[in-house]
Amino acid sequence: MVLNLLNPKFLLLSFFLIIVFASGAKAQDPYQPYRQDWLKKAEDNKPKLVETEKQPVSLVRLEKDPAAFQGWKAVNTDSVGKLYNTSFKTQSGVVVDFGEHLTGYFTFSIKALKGTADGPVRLKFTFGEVPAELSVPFDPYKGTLSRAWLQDETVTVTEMPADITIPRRLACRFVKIELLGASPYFDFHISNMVFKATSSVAFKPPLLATTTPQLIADIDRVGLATLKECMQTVYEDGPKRDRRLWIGDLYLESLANQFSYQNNQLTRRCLYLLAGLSADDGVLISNVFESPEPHAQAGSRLFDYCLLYGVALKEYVAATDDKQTGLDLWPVAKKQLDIIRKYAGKDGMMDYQKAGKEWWVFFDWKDGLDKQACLQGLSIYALNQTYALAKLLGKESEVDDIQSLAKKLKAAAYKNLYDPKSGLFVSGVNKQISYGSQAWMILSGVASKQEAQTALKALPTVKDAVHPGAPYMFHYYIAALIESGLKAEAKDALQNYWGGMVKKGADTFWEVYDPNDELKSPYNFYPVNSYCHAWSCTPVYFIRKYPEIFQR
Ligand code: RAM
Repeated sequence: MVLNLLNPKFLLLSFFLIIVFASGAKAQDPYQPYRQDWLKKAEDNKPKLVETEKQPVSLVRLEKDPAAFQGWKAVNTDSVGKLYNTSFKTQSGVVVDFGEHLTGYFTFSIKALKGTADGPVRLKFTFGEVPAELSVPFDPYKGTLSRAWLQDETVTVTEMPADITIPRRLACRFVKIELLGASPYFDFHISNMVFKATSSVAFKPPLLATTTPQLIADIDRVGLATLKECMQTVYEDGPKRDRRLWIGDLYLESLANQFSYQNNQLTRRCLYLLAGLSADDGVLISNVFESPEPHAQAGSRLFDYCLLYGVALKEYVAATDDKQTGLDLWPVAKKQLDIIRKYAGKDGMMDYQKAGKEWWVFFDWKDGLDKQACLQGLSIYALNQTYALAKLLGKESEVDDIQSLAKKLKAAAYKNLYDPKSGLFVSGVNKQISYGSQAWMILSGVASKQEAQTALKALPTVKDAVHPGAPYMFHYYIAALIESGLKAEAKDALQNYWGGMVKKGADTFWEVYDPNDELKSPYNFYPVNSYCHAWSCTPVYFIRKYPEIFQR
């Protein structure tokens, strides 16, 4: 048979097939009808940044000191006037201190002092959040993230006088300036350094009770500074790096925000943005960027963060009573539960081996951490929290299987991961004992209160217990202590860990902190760590939510 391609019947059939195919492809994206609206709402809720001009407070000298954090400390030397009033040729390597962590744009003036500027001047600026960033050579670079995150910028000045703004947004407290090249036939000086600092915080949080111990008040102050710096037009993870919105960071920042700056608009924006930029199978992408236009880091699927989205949404709705946002975004929270359904075995255990092969299962920056118990615990927690969200929104009937699923996972966890002899939860084939496993088994309610207390009290005595690697995991450990009623222990742990950073001079809290290894880096080069990191701000949440524990 010869096909007549122009036959009207054939044309009609082809047209029909194209329509079916095209709509079939679209039907795969469960959020297609809502995406534009979500992204528009994200845009409508974009906060206006508050700008503040800051001047440096002094000049400092960086000194090696084995007792100082990472072996370097900044010692006050002169007033900034010394730099401004003297030839820069005699001052290469000078370090300027702004006295606090700032995020924004740096401007300086440069002017001839003597003679005519007959050639360009080349300067190198290095911006550091902590002293070691200005002291340790960056090259040859061995880090596993882009070398360009490090904040060193070369500026060539071709004419003067000039006021120069470094185009890149920076995050720092200290600025080092070195002279790379200048003409011998004239002299010049640098002055008027200004940092245009930005943040979306425009509100002073309530004062703590006067009974608050000094160390806790200091931890709160540093936590607030950390959060303020990360609150830009999204909840950034770190204003130096990665400067974007991650779901796990958003969750903890929004908790701290609720009890301090109370910028609900920013939380709302971030929840809509993540929803609007989710993958077209309905799964959330772990992190998103705002510009040049909102987009996600394609393909970055992080198991734990997908589940925490619904938890964050529940906390937001519970705190604000903004049911509209809750209802808009409910389909996204609900959809993430399919991930749990997919990996939940008949025996009630999550298939963590399979999940680990198919996903980025994170939980902490800690080599060797076995994540089976964490994954099981978070899955139960997410089921329960998402059910609580459904109740707030009157949507229980859409998720009527999840309570029984949670129960099944819980029973299986107790059966397979609890060791009644030691009173601790174990994880993986090697029955590893870790802070993370105990925390998630407690937060999920697998442990009874009594069992939780026994496990948490026993933990410090276990020689090989795997400790948290980053403040992110430490948050869940403190939450578990509070959940178990171990108030004094929670207070001590918070004071030891975050207080440890304060005592080592932190202006803002760090991405990674191991009290026994200050040079630890998940990226093989500690200067590229972020030293003002969102997930580290949560003492603010604990201190303010539980005044009876922390403010007396
Ligand atoms: C780090 C980021 C961020 C975190 C991810 C998992 O690279 O800084 O804070 O959410 O890891």
